[in-house]
Amino acid sequence: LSSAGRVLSIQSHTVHGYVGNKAAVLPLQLLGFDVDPVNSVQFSNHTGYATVKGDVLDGEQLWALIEGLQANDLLHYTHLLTGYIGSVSFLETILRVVEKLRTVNPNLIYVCDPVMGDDGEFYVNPELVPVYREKVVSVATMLTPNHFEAEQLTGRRIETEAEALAACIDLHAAGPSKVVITSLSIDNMLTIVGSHVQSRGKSPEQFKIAVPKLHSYFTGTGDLMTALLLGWSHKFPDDLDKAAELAVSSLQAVLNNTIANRSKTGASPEPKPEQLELRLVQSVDDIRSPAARFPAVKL
Ligand code: PLP
Ligand code: PXL
Repeated sequence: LSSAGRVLSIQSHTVHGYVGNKAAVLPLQLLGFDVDPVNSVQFSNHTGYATVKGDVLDGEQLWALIEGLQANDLLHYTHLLTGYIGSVSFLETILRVVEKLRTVNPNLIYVCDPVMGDDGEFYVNPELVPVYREKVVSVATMLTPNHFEAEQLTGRRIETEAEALAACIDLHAAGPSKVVITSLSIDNMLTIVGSHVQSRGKSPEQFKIAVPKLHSYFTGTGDLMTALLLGWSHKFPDDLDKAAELAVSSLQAVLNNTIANRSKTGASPEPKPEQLELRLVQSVDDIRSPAARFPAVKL
């Protein structure tokens, strides 16, 4: 039995709960990948709780792990996946990692979720913006910004679907052949917009998927979505719309399972963060074989 691929996933680890690697590793394993997680932080829980304790890995520590892998000839990756990154120096080291992995596998697929903020607010140091914009975007194969991040990366205001599609075209021009804007909030609807340049110079194939707006409550949805997009685009490399349909369907099933569980635990008006932790383990069937319930509309 061969593996779908081997993913180096550089993301957060939380002891309790499911964000970062805790949201990405299991789904990728269920889709058949070997996953090598590097924990960029080890926190007790995500930052939405009242208290957070733990440690942050710095760029040098990340590089030491890469050197260890290299010394044992273990740097053979088909995919690199990155999410939330807290500092400019760590992000600069990620750029070195991309370069290094591509000396071993020139066809390495780099899936980058340029996590910077949401709903008009940064949750990272804004100094990360120019690094993503000027350096990281150009080496990414697939980019999965949310609405706010797509605006930051392109310098465009995105208020309509047409503007979202134009932003995707700008991003393609900078590098990535696949762009998925994971949560566009337009007219009180949540829309996912995808764009795929099949071969250089061709105009992109673009689509959208409308989903019910449950949003912002949950933490880790973006991390899970990007992992699922990586997984399904590996199985359907020429059908980003199909990959996105499957990813969205699994994500929505996980969110529904999470909400159903919350109702059982006695819904207070303000749910506690722990009641909104993704019910990932309870959703393994929906991750392995999602019923595609959210059709992509070609644009
Ligand atoms: N919330 C819902 C309901 C979604 O369907 C999606 C993406 O499909 C997201 C959140 C992901 O958004 P973000 O990347 O802003 O976390
Ligand atoms: O889901 C993004 C994320 C990643 N890592 C940590 C977080 C969060 C969101 O709160 O706290 C540590």
